[in-house]
Amino acid sequence: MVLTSPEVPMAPSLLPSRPSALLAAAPVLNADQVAAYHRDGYVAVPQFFSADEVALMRTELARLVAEGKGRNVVVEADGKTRPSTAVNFQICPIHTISEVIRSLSFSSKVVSAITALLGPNVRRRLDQVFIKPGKVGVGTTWHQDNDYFYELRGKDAPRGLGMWIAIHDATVANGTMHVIPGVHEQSFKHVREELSDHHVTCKATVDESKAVAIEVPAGGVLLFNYGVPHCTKANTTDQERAGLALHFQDSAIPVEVKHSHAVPIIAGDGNDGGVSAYGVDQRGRWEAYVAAQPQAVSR
Ligand SMILES: O=C(O)CCC(=O)C(=O)O
Repeated sequence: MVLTSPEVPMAPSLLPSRPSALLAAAPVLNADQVAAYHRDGYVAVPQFFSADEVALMRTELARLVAEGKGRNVVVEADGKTRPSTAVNFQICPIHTISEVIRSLSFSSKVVSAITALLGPNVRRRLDQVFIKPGKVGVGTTWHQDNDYFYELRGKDAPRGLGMWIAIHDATVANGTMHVIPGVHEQSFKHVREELSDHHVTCKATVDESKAVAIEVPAGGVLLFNYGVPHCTKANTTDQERAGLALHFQDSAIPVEVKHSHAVPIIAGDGNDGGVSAYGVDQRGRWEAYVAAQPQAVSR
């Protein structure tokens, strides 16, 4: 992986022990963006995270890769061999191994955006990154997130959403996200994707001629509800491209099984800032990590 080699990311003593005043920040989505999300099932927000925030994400993800976390999830037709010429490198989940990325879902900016779209009560269901090396990076096949997050499978897709964060400029050439607008109320049949060790796909049942590519600059996000069919494509450029995905649900939806990792409430009823999940209040920590970066420029 080419994600730059990490520095020591932060000084723990700078971290707040309780919620900071940053929590009172103004809404980050405007009314037009919220309306577009409800109409189309998704909205792209080009300047969501600052350069300092993106730098921190890159540093932390590079550290995880350097430590050997994650794997290439592509397999050949035998279902076992990992090709070196086709790579979809995934770390999933991340919050279990990274205090930095863990805190991101609790940041005031993320909470503001997600509650504007899902309502006041929200749980973080999962976080993961997809890293596509130059030339050999392959896409993630067509799917609806509903099929993975089974609490909502076949039910009320708009009650869950993904925030896909462009870690690098995401373009058609390097295989950015593609979505099919206007069909997010439909449920498409999914089967196992044979060229992945765990993915499912609805590629046989979606009409790809209706797809649109969503180009997003680094730090921009795509917010899309669980019913939106989406995929990424091959990275045909020389440069690595990564997308960090945070997945959320309306926390009124019961968790039907015991997950192998925490699914903490980040807003509304029962929100303790992640204390019961992690033993430490996460609110304000992301902002402190960003400010504590040696290279932070936008303060
Ligand atoms: O970045 C990718 O390749 C896939 C992302 C994705 O499917 C998701 O965030 O749900």
